[in-house]
Amino acid sequence: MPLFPPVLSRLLKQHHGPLTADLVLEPGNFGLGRVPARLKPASAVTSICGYCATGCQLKLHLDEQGRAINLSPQAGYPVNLGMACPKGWQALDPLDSAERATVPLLRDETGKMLRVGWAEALETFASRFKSLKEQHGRESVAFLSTGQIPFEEMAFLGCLFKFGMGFLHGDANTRQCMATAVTAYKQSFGFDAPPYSYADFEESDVIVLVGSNLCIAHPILWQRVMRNRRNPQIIVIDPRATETAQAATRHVMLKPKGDLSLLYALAHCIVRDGRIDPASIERTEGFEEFSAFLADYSPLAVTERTGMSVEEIESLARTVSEPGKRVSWWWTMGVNQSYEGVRAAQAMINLALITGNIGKPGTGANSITGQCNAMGSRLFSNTTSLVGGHDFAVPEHRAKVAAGLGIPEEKISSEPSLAYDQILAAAEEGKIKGLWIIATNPFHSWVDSGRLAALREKLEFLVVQDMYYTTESARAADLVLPAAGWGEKDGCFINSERRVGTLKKVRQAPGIALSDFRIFRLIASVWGCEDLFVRWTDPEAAFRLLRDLTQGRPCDITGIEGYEMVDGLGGVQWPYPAREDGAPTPASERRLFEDSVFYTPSGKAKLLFSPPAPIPEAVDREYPYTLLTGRGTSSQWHTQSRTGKSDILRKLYPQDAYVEINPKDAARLGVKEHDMIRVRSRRGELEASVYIAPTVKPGELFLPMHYPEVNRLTHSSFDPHSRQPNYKACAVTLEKVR
Ligand SMILES: Nc1nc2c(c(=O)[nH]1)N[C@H]1C(S)=C(S)[C@@H](COP(=O)(O)OP(=O)(O)OC[C@H]3O[C@@H](n4cnc5c(=O)[nH]c(N)nc54)[C@H](O)[C@@H]3O)O[C@H]1N2
Ligand SMILES: Nc1nc2c(c(=O)[nH]1)N[C@H]1C(S)=C(S)[C@@H](COP(=O)(O)OP(=O)(O)OC[C@H]3O[C@@H](n4cnc5c(=O)[nH]c(N)nc54)[C@H](O)[C@@H]3O)O[C@H]1N2
Ligand code: SF4
Ligand SMILES: [Mo]
Repeated sequence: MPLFPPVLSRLLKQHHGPLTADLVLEPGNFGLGRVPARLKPASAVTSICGYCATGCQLKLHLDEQGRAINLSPQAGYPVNLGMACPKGWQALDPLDSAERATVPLLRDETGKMLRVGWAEALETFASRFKSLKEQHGRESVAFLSTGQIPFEEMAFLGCLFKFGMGFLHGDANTRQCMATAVTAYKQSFGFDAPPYSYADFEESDVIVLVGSNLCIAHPILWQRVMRNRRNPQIIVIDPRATETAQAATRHVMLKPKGDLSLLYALAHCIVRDGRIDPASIERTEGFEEFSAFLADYSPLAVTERTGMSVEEIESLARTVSEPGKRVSWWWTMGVNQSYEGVRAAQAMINLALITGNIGKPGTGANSITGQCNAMGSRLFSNTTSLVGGHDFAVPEHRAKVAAGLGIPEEKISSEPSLAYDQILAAAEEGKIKGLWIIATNPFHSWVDSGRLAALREKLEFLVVQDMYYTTESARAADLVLPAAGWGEKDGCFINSERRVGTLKKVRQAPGIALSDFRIFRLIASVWGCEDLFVRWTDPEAAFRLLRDLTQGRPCDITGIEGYEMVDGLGGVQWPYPAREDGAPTPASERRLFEDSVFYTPSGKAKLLFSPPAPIPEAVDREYPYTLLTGRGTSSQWHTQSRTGKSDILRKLYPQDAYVEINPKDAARLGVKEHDMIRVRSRRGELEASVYIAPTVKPGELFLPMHYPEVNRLTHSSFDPHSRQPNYKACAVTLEKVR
């Protein structure tokens, strides 16, 4: 069987010149194999880090062949100012791993994974998914993707799957991460628009971090906090005494999921005492109803739910409403990953709005995102929103996108996709029979992950497209498509402060692995829908298509010419609309809503609220501990597929799972440091070594998410508005092992 079927060879010739024998023998090279001319004379290129959404720029040092041999953080970049965390410094390490997927792997009837060429892999992909579609319709196959590939690739996937292959359901692992912030902003501001710039960390008088462990999860953003010369109060609201809480000026150790009650009580005090900003409230809708609602949330009324005293709450309310002080609210997964995360995020948005802390330096209700391109996926993945910051339900948006992409309008369905959990539930019911997983590892990272292992049996065909063949998800697949990773391809990411930045190809992908972009292009061809994607020749061509789609939307970036301009400007924050010739270049750091005009039809922000609900799985006599989960160290990344491959990073974190437990609980159970203990929930169990520390309260435990068994314990419950999983609180019990 030839490596490429004739149709693919034709396609490759068309866009990359003739296929030489070399290229066929070593197709990792094909098309993109030649070292791009622009890399040759340079000794370094820049690239945005491929881990977290901080979006640090790295300078990659190249040898004569244009291959990166080392890196250093970029001094002049407005995000990281010459700094990087351990993951950034070691970003090249994971590329060389022996566990890289270098050829497609296909499971045979006996269950063995066989190495196959691209032709067989892609023909199998197309024939299996086509036959499911013919037999069971367009709702029988779904994709689950990522916040960690360039948005040109995300958009290609979303458009290919929905408009080209004609399926309906696709969601991204960003659902696990910031669907809550997306929904909160959309409902309150009329568009998913984190309003801040990182400079706001440096310009704030009161920095409130809610469920956010910056020191570990966004170490360079913590460095930005440290550059603040205004002697700020730094308040951390977190049930754990995290590294960040220990470094803060005040730690509010509230009960898990006490946030919503606490935030309402703060608003209660502020409204009661008239510490509000009438001009700012003028720019909102719903203040009267909100004030009436707050009557029930006096500090006294919420002491039980928050575990805080009346005095603590009153004092905090005064601090966050000090007249003349710039107050900024920042939240991450302690808020988003909750069964009532949207309302908790909106409770912070409400506080910022009623105290006038929005649209000014050092203020804002600011969601910090997680993955390097979470923000790109929010605008371009074509999952929840129609590509380019549009809405599937709005006919004008569908017409605009169809015209912009050059595809027939009827290819764009007005129906929404199922959300992640609904896709998996449909698979459990046997309605979804085929699944395509791209650049995410849900067999480890999804909540209550045992359910995934169980539903695997129900799936007729599972495709996993990853850099490694050894991830928990890849091991479960019928077909593994080997993908190039960060450093092996071009494209753009968007960071938490809405800054577009570029990444560069500085290494060859191993074996015959291909960039995701290339894989999507080949799939369009074998599927027979390549006509719809003729303009998607390379990442920068796709960038231009997507850029033009944003015209007139809040995320308008039509002023960006191309990658070179992005690099020249030190990254570009959206919006960046096209300007008249000679008009001044906008400032490099910009915040939104300086004019107090929001994206709602009335231009006013909405104050949204609803009563707190009980924790879905509260502790009881049988399962008396609340389990918290989250990031362990700055050297570990999620399911460890990448950070676990770096010899240096591996020395910087514990190799095996450990559970943080309060000294009182340890004494009661008779366990010592390093003893093994069994942590059991209603769904699963794991063994972990004991780490005794007062960082958690008695009755609470913390397990880092990086160990594969952790999500066997967590509880499938979801925010009703965002459908984000409630990863951070479930009931468990402990048993001493030895
Ligand atoms: N080193 C490293 N950095 C990362 C990542 C990584 O894997 N490793 N992942 C990236 C990604 S994708 C993300 S999303 C971010 C996550 O960044 P963070 O959200 O900062 O990290 P987490 O540890 O998941 O959660 C933050 C805190 O929420 C607290 N928390 C739990 N329950 C509650 C609650 O009910 N209320 C409040 N107020 N707090 C609560 C936890 O105790 C924890 O300290 O990090 C990004 N950066
Ligand atoms: N208990 C608990 N669980 C959690 C969380 C928690 O706090 N607690 N946090 C949740 C959050 S916020 C997140 S973001 C998720 C993260 O969950 P995942 O996204 O599942 O975790 P990763 O390990 O980052 O998986 C990314 C995968 O993509 C692959 N990959 C990397 N680059 C590329 C590429 O360019 N192309 C392709 N094709 N593959 C690539 C990697 O090898 C890896 O297998 O975990 C969630 N799970
Ligand atoms: S802080 Fe985030 S973006 Fe910066 S180097 Fe570390 S992982 Fe990369
Ligand atoms: Mo995340």
